[in-house]
Amino acid sequence: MPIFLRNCSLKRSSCEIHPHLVDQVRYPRTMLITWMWLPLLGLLAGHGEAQRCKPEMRATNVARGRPAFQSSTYVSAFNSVASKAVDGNCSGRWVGQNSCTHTQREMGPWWYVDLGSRYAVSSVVVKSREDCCGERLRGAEIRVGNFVTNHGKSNPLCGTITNTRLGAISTISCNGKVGRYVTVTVPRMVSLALCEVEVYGTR
Ligand SMILES: [Ca+2]
Repeated sequence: MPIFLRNCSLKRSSCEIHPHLVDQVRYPRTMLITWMWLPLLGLLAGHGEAQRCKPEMRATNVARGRPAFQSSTYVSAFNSVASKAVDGNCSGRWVGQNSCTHTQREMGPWWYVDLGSRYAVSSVVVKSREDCCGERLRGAEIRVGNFVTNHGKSNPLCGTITNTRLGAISTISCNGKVGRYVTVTVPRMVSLALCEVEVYGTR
């Protein structure tokens, strides 16, 4: 059986491939053709798999476990404090999983992590919510710098998040910008939720 079809719980389209393959088993003459197409089916099924934060090039995520702060914390049963974005858990489901941050809806919400010392940051990886509200991260700014004045909003800009798909993993290149603080902020009236923020760089 095609092992790449196991993770089909997130999107029905991935699961729907199974009955088709079962039919092919009943008709051996067409099995060879089916197996020739399996790599393509695997790619299609991949879109339905649970996404994970991926360390790039075996680098160390220097943000994990570091002190983190945010503009406010949305009152809920899920304890959505700033540290949830650096807890090493990339689950994208805010509801019930207790591993995403969440501010109140406010003007220019911000979140930042203190790396403890200066790093030349190569990239920042942001995991979005899988269960709701991908649009809220549209235009979120990723900034790196040495100052917490204005919560890092005045530090140099690496880039902005453009992928608003649910559960998106956005990799923002910082091209070696040096800084101790990495800030995520959305310059409009909105709430900010982050399920994980990974920072890669060298000291
Ligand atoms: Ca998390």
